[in-house]
Amino acid sequence: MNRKKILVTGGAGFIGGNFVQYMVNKYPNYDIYNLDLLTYAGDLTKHREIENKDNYHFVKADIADREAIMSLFEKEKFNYVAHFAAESHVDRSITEPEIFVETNVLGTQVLLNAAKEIGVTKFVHVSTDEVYGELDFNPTTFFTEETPLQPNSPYSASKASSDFLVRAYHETFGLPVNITRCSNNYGPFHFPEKLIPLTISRVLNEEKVPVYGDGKNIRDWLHVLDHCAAIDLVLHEGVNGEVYNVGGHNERTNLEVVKTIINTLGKSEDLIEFVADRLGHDKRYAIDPTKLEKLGWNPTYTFETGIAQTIQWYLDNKWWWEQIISGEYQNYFKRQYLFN
Ligand code: NAD
Ligand code: TDX
Repeated sequence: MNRKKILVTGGAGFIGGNFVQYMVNKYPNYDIYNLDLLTYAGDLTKHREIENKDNYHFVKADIADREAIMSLFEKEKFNYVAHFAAESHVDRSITEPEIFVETNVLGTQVLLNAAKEIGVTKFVHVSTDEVYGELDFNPTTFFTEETPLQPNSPYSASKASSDFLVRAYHETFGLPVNITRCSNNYGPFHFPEKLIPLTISRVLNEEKVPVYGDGKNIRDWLHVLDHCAAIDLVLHEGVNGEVYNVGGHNERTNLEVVKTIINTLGKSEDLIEFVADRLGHDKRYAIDPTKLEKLGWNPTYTFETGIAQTIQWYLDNKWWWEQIISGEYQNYFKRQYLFN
C-alpha cells in the first residue's frame, strides 16, 4: 500500500492546524505527523475530533532543536514536509525580535538540513507576502513571484531570511523545495491576537476594538481552507525550486473589515477605538496568484462568504476561543498526553 508520511510543523497553530485536519480527513492512507513546540500559539484542543484517528500523530518538539529533529527524521523517514511552524505575530516581533530569528531562521535551517540528510520527496516552506514589503495604494499593483524581497518588520525579515535558506538548499544541495507566499488568512481557529478574531471576540464581549492609525491600511484576505488546498496542490504538483504566491483578490481596508464584523453582529460602530499606529506599519499587501492558478488552484471563498462563515463559526464555537483567552487551553496537552 502507498502509505506516505507527511510532517506538518506548527500543526497546533492556526493554519498548520487547519492543514492537519484537512490532510487527516482527505488522505486516510497518509500518516500525518503534527510537530509543534506548543508555544502560546499552539493549541491541541482544536484537534479533539481527529486526535484518536490512526493516521494522526503528535510530536512535541522545537524545530530549532537540532538533535531532536535529526533523530525524528532518521526514525520516521518522512516523504513530505509542510513547514508552517513560526513566530507569526508582527506586533510581537517589534517587542521581542530574538525568538523570531531563533524559530523562523534557525529552526528552518535545522529542518532543511534534516530533510536533506534523509532525502525527502518535497519540502514546502510556508512563507508570507510580507517578505515583499509594502505596496502603495495604486490598485493595479500586485506582488508577483518576481517582486524583490524588501521586508519591513523583524517578523517579515526573519521569514525572508528563511526563504533565502530554502532557496539555497535547493540551489546548493538539490533539495526538492517550494516556497509559498500567502496573503492574510482568516477562518476557524484563528488565534484572537490577530485582527479578525480579535475583533469578533471583542465585539461579542462588547469590548473596544483597537484600530491602528487611521484604519486605511489594506490587507488581501484569504480563507484558510483555500490556503490548505493550495499547500496540498503545491506539495503534490509544485515544480521543484519554484515560488508560488497564494491570494484571492480580496483587498479590504482594516476599517472595512472591522465595520463588516460589527455590522454583521448588529453592534455599534462606537466600539471602534483608533489607537497609535504599529511601528513600520505596511500600507498595503495584494497578491497576483496567476502562477498558482495555472498549476490548478482557485479560491472557493469570496471575502463576503468567508467572513460570514467565520463569524458564524466564532458564534458556534465560543468554547474554543473563550478557553484560548482565559489560557485554559494550555492545560490540554498535559491532560491528554502526559497524565493518561
Ligand atoms: P500561528 O502562530 O497560529 O502558529 C504557529 C505554530 O508554530 C504554533 O502552533 C506554535 O506552537 C508553533 N511553533 C512556534 N515556534 C515553534 C518551534 N520553535 N518549534 C515548533 N513549533 C513551533 O501561525 P499561523 O498564522 O498558523 O502561521 C503559520 C505559517 O504561515 C507561518 O509560517 C506564517 O509565517 C505563515 N503565514 C501566515 C499568514 C497568516 O495570515 N496567519 C499568512 C501568510 C503566511
Ligand atoms: O488590534 C489590531 N488592530 C489593527 O488595526 C491588530 C492586531 C491589527 N491591526 C491591523 C494591523 C494590520 O494592518 O490589522 C491588520 C492585520 O493585522 P494582523 O492581524 O496582526 O496581521 P498582519 O500584521 O497583516 O500579518 C498577518 O498576515 C500575514 C499574519 O499575522 C502574518 O503571520 C502573515 O504573514
